[in-house]
Amino acid sequence: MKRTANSAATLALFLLSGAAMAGPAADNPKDSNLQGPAEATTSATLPSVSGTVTKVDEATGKISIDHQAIPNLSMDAMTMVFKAADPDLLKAARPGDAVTFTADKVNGQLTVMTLKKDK
Ligand SMILES: [Cu+2]
Repeated sequence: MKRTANSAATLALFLLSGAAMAGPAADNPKDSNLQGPAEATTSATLPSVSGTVTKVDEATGKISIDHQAIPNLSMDAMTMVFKAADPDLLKAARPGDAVTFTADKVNGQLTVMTLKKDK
């Protein structure tokens, strides 16, 4: 009995927080469908970007890259931190490496989708 009440409360909280985060879109079910295609974007369609690794943090899965313009993110050249889509991407990367990578926005975070060292 008590467990059921707890579960119901947890579910209610979950639903409430979800509605709060979704904001106005929660009132319009059609809006949630708009996120589908954007998230379905694959790395194959992303433009390759040149950059130089400035910092690698395997513990947090993040990498700093001094990068050229990223057309799909409407971003000019700069040095910034990205999340790595896969922690394995960081294993071969060292500060100072010239790399070619693709980046996208995943769950609101700028993320390196693919990364390879330039020869
Ligand atoms: Cu940037």
